[in-house]
Amino acid sequence: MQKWEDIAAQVAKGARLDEEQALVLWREAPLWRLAELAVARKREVSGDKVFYNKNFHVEPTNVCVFNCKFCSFRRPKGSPEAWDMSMEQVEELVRSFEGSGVTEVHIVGGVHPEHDIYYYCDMIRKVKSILPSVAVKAFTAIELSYMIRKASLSVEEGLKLLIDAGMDAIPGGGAEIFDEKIRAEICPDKGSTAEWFEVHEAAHKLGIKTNATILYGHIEGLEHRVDHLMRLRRLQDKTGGFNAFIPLKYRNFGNSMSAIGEVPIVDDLRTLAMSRLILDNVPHIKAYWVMYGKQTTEMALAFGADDIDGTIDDSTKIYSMAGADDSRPRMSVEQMREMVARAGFRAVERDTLYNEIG
Ligand code: V47
Repeated sequence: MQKWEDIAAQVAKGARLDEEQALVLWREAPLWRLAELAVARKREVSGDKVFYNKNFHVEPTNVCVFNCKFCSFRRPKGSPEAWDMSMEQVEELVRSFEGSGVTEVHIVGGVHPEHDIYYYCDMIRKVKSILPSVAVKAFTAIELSYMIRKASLSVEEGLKLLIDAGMDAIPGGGAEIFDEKIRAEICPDKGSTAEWFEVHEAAHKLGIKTNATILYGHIEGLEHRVDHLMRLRRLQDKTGGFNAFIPLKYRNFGNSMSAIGEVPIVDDLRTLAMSRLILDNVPHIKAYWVMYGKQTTEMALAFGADDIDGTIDDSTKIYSMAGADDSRPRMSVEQMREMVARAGFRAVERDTLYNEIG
């Protein structure tokens, strides 16, 4: 077996990691060396820039046909804490962002048993009628797969309907962990790994850019994280359709896996760096500040991340319900720019497709 020092030296010269090398580096390399390698790779892609955007989320419902053990957001239908926004409520929320300069609306929620693809197409049209210049980044592959199958359409037909309605990009959620055995433990009834990939590959073929995530820090091992990243790298080699990868740390408040606890921040930093190093073909690694909290996000920029997501403006509950630092997540442009500057990089506003603004 190779030593971590030799693998690191090869990576520094631009070599691609194989699975075994990735595991050795992940387990054995010291934190400073991972930081050094990951930042060097980040600089090749985005120089001294770190991206942010002006965005908000719409979470139309927390009612979900699936019952993932890590989820703190879902409520069964009829629960006093369940919600299902009417189209008028969606409209009102979107109207509250008129004139705010937002460039992206991120729409994700539970997989509601009674809504169908035509309802979601109407929702996208409604958003676009109010904010015509925003990009709609909508629905995880799991939501998409469900609504498309329910309508008895092929994945391509379903995506085309949504694209015609105004869907511009697809977020990375629902990936969780691709290893089928671990997935069966943490989200036994959820859409499969194969379904997740089917939707992303079809979207890439239709020219739609997508993101990818991993949910780590629960019962998986490092070998499952490496396997997850390798599966993404293989599809990216084929299609080039992923814009960003977002490692999501399992947050343990208020769900049925709470007893597991949370991994230490050092693990988050190693995961960010290894994501940057393994995914040598994915341009952007996003440190999602809402999930990590602001301090870890600032540190993440020393470990290869080049994106911190956006203003959010208190529009998402997924992470506040799971125990994240901010119960009402919101960051001003000035706060984001200051954070990036403190970390030693240059803040650049981007749109959903990473075109620079201003
Ligand atoms: O798929 C749910 C995760 C995801 C927990 O594409 C949890 O730009 C940790 O994917 N602890 C949805 N994670 C969020 C998501 C996302 C967020 C921001 C930006 C983008 C993007 C995508 O949240 C789910 C799941 O993996 N999640 N519960 C939890 N307790």
